[in-house]
Amino acid sequence: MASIFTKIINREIPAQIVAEDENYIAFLDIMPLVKGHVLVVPKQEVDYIFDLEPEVLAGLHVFSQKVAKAMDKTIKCTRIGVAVIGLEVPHVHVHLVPLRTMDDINF
Ligand code: D5M
Repeated sequence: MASIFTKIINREIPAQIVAEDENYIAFLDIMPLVKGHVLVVPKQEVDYIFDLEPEVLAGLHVFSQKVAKAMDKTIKCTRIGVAVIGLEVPHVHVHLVPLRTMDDINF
């Protein structure tokens, strides 16, 4: 069965998409840690990040960097926090979380 993120990629369910190219997509997290929390997802459906082909993993980071730089320009924050957790949705995704202080996150 397709992951929820594949359904977003295929426009079967809605999402607030902020960036997309041939291989990657970025959209707002539905349960944001802070306002502007973005998920970056490879279109290839793979559960675990370290099972990605090296070039897909490298491309994921390059695409994440582009999205983070755009977020830096548009959101008032100190830096973009980066996390890979992946315990809930079995489709690789990078969390980009705009942060101002440590108080912004409550893991
Ligand atoms: O957490 C998965 C993350 O994915 C969590 O922050 C919620 C988010 N999520 C789940 N479903 C959606 C939809 N439909 N749109 C946007 N964001 C979503 P992790 O523990 O990293 O697997």
